[in-house]
Amino acid sequence: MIFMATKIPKTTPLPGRTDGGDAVVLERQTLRTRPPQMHQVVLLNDDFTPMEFVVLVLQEFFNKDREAATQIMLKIHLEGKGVCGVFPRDIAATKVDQVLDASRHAGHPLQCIHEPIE
Ligand code: TYC
Repeated sequence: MIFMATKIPKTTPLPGRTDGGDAVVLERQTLRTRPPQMHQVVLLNDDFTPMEFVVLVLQEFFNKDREAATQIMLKIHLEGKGVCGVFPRDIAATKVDQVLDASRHAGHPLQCIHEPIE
């Protein structure tokens, strides 16, 4: 007599619903990813940094043309601060570092920060 040594393997139940048989229906999960928190980079006014240097910073690090850079610089000069651009947090932090490095190398006290927006 020949015996079949083959056993039907037991399936470990997976989390989810079974349909009564062996099939397992996993519940569909909608993955909700939030868009990255954005940060604005802000330049602060001071009494010492030359206007021309601020215009160059805005052109070099924030890709502003000369006209836009001049407008932003004047706004900062008159109102105390102004937004240079909006970026994901790590890019904003890099921009701040670049501005502060360039300013310190040139011997200017220009201040630059980044802050989350809504
Ligand atoms: N207030 C500066 C001046 O009169 C110019 C200036 C503008 C400085 C913007 C900083 O973020 C700044 N020379």
